[in-house]
Amino acid sequence: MQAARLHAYGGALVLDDVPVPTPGPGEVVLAVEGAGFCHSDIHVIDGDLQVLSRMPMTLGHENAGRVAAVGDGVDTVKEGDPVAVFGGWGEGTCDYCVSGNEQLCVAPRWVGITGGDGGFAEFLHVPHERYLVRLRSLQPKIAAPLVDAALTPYRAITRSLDALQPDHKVLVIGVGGLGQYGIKLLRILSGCEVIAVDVSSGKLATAVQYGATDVVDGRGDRVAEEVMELTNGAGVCASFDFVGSDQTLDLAVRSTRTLGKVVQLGLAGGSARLKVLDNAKFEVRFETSLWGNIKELREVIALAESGVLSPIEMEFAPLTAINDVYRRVKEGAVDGRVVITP
Ligand code: FEH
Ligand code: ZN
Repeated sequence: MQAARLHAYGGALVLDDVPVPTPGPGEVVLAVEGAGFCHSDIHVIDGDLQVLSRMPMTLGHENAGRVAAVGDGVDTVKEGDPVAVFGGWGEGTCDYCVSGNEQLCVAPRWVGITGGDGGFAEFLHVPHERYLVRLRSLQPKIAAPLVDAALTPYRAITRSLDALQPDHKVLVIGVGGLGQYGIKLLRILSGCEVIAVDVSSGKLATAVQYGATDVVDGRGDRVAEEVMELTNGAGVCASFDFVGSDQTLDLAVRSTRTLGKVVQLGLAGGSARLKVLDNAKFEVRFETSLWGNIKELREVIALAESGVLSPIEMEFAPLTAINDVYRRVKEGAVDGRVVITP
């Protein structure tokens, strides 16, 4: 089968012919119908995040498809079933795995990253049926971005509800795939009005389309001041930084009101600095948030299946176009999410 594999950091993905996987006991093999291209894939390919357990590695951690084969003992899915695939696989025995947060495992086996080969391929081996979420009405290629672009903001938002007060605004920095689902989910789950910041006019227009009430162009030289003016000087109740650079983290901290919360989701390599009576108000909480767990994925998919969470804009591209996709995503030329359809 064809698979897009990384052979060296800084190199291009290579389309290799590799064996079709077969399922052992308790395991499942999918025919991949959708594999989202995440900004984290850029960081991995470029070597900014040297997290791969081995190379060559087939990337793709945001996957969905149809069951092609099941191993002995698998009884929750059967051949032909459409499914989305939780990708934060763990080793199964550490505190995080046994408490339902495999994505935080001490020895993570994330699909397409630190564990098995990912979904930029015709078939995907899944080590246990518990990682599969059955789709009812959603097409797999539409559901794929829910696995990361929606799941990641969903976890961060549901863990911040105590800070999200509908009589205060919330700040979203970075309106890529995750930020777009973040805006939608904030409107659904918190009712707060959303201020969106991005350096792309197109993405700011998309932010408004998805429910942002105010937008601020991140290329300006008064961004923090504009955000404060939009909150009448009070600051936002929470800031979600989907970029994670020094500048965006500083903006998030400066914009957050006393007793508010800053959440870092983006992995651009920045560091947050909180200095009271300098860039931070009083008792501001700072938290990083990473991906989501199996139960949270089931909840996000239920929101999408019910129509409450509508899909963001998607582009679909064949496996053969994956290096062009890498270039376009890196250049910021993609508005929503690109889904590879092998
Ligand atoms: C992917 C690869 C490495 C670190 C983090 C990620 C996230 O995109 C997973 O949601
Ligand atoms: Zn991702």
